[in-house]
Amino acid sequence: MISHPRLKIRDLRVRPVNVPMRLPLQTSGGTVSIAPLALVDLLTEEGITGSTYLFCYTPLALRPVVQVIENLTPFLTGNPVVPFEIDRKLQRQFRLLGAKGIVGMALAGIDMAAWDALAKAAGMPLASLLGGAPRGIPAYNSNGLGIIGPERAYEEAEKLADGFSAIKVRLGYADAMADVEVVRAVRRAIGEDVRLMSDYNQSLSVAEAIARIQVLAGEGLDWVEEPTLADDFAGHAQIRARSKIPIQMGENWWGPHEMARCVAAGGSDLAMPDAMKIGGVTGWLRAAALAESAGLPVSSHLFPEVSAHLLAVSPTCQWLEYVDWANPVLKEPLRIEKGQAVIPDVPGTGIAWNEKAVKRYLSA
Ligand code: SMN
Ligand code: MG
Repeated sequence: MISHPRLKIRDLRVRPVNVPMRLPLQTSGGTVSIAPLALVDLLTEEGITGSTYLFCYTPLALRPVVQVIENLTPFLTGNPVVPFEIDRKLQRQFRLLGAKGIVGMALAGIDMAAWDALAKAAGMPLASLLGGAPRGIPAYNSNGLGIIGPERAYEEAEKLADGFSAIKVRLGYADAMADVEVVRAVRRAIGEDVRLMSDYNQSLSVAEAIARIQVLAGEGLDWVEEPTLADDFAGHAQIRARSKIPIQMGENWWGPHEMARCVAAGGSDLAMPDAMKIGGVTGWLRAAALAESAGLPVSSHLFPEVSAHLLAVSPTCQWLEYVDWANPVLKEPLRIEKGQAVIPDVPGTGIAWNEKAVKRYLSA
């Protein structure tokens, strides 16, 4: 009989780091200039360690995320590394509180680290463990291009399009014409052959969104992301009904159930789950199935290292969102070649820490 290694959780180690960003990002929903990351390591009795990071958006949330994972450690040590069982156990544990927000982030960190450990134990890239194989995933460059005005947007866009076939511009300027001006500046910088996505980061009312998207209709945008509040599925459905540009939602879906409700409401033409908010690898697999049954192309939000593996096994795979925010603390940052993310052909996700950098950015 062939036996496979049954991993058991020995310990969870979580380290908070504040990593400076090369290009600070001012969105119409707030500014991010350092990446507050919780680095999660799931240690097993067999000596294999699964690793991932969580992007905490603001340093204010970094310690609480670390704390929740640390609090869960005694609850999980000795448990087998079986992500679906861990998910069941933790969902049950947090039934009354709810598993969104900081709790959801902690659970996703444990899930992603567990899957990484499983793939390492199997000696396979995560994409292969999930039934796929490493392949190139089309990536758009999402670094920078915040709310910086047409002149700076032109300069940034020129650099960002280098080596990519698509980039994303943040919108939500004072009025529709200011948005158009920036889109045109970016288009001049990147030419006709580079695709352009856009993102309002929830900044408009439904009425304002309908009006602005009408003005933007002829500007060659591939999608408009979150024109209004992310939990307003009905509002997004109204906007979508009047929009000639595809509406993109997903980065704020807390778990596949929320995605299902958004899809049922007709809120989005496309789907871009966030590997953390959707519930880690386990949550993503369910989201990818939902997207396929609804016929929605799937792109990723942040977390390019793990998302590349996940998109490789998503039937309606569209774009990987490339950000380089974790690069300084990674031993081998994700590579982009000819506009495609290269899934590393190594066991696990390929996430390993540059310990010297981790020490440098460790939050006091
Ligand atoms: C975004 C997400 C997280 C932080 C800043 C900006 C943006 C995106 O909504 O989709 O990249
Ligand atoms: Mg967005």
